[in-house]
Amino acid sequence: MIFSCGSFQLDLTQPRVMGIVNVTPDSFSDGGKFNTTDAAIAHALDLVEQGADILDIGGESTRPNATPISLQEELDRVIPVIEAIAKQKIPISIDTYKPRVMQAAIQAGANMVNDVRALQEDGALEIVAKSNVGVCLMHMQGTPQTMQINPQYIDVVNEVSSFLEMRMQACERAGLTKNRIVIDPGFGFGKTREHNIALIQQLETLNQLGQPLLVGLSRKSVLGQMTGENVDARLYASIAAVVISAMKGAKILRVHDVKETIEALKVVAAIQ
Ligand code: 9MG
Repeated sequence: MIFSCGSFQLDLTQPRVMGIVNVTPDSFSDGGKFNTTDAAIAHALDLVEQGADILDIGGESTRPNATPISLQEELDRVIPVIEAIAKQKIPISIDTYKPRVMQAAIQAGANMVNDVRALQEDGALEIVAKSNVGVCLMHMQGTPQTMQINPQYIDVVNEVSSFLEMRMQACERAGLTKNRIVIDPGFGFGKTREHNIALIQQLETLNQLGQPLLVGLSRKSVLGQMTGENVDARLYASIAAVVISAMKGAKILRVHDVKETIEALKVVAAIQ
């Protein structure tokens, strides 16, 4: 299974690790430690050293209730970071739903678009389709401002699966080939603890859609609900989530803790 993103052909026979670089002062997981350009670049290079296969650069927080930022603010945060790390030998992903950020990021050297809105904003699909970058289509119910108020589904797995299938078809109609698409159930994005658990338990159902699955559970509140630990103390829970996801077929794990995740995945690989 090859994921084609820009000039990279990523072999997904074994799961790959996407390291998170939040260029956001209000980042939910790093407490704003990496909110300047230089610190974000240093963090990105550190994740490369640790063995990350992809770097995901994001300028706007998508945590529940996060305040949206302007287009210019987002560009100012992410573009200098992408320009500085574009020469690394791994794909750079831009975490954005804004078409103009996608365009500028691709010009600056991004190889992949990670869109929590699955390219539903006007113009997003066209920008990605006419480039050669890869895309992650994620499911979200509502918006970051509203998504955790009262998420409701009749059958969460079915509904997430149908949505992702619909967006995959839209991508294909726009000219994106299947080898450029990965899909993601969007853990924590308009989902209760029970919805998240159902999705993890039935990850195989989403795998049947035939596209590589990306899973992002790193340090998320659903893990805090299970363990009672706050965001800074969710490493062990995050590793457990990575191991379960990989064993259920996830091909890209989006994580904060790259080195630890790689170690855990080596155990999965040896046993499988
Ligand atoms: C930006 N972002 C935050 N959480 C995420 C997740 O679970 N998946 C993807 N694709 N992006 C995420």
